[in-house]
Amino acid sequence: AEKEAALTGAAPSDSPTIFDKIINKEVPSTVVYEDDKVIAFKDIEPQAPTHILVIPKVRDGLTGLSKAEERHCEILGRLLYTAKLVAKQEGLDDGFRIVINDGPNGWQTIYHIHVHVIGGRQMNWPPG
Ligand code: DGP
Repeated sequence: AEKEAALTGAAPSDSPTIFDKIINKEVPSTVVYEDDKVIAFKDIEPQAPTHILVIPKVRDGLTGLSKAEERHCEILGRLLYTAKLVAKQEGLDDGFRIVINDGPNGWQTIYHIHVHVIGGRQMNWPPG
C-alpha cells in the first residue's frame, strides 16, 4: 500500500504554492513568455528537450482543472492560446504535447493550474 501511495501525485491543497514565488520572481525561473495574465517558464524537471509550464498569474481558485467554474473560461482559453504561442516561439513546428495533470491519479504535484508544453522529441501514446 505504501508503494502504491507513492505512485500518485500530491494530495489536493488550497495553500499557496511555489508558483506564486515564481510569479513574484522571489524564486528564479527561466521565463520564456509573460504578459499581464499569464507567465510561461521552463520546467525544472524537463521530460523532453522543450518543457514549459504556462500558468495564470492569479490562481482565483484554479488549483486544478477539476476546480474550473464558468468564470474561468477566459483564462483557460488564454492558457491554451499561450501554450500555442510558446510552442511556436520554441520552434516546435513538427508538433508538441499539451498536458494538464489533475489530482493524485493525474500525477498533479503543484496545486496552481498549469499547462505543460512538451516537445522536441517524438511523443508516444498512451502516456504512462
Ligand atoms: P504537475 O506534476 O503536473 O503538478 O507538474 C508540476 C511541475 O512543476 C513539475 O513538472 C516540476 C515543476 N516544478 C516544480 N517546482 C518547480 C520550480 O520550483 N521551478 C520550476 N521551474 N518548475 C518546478
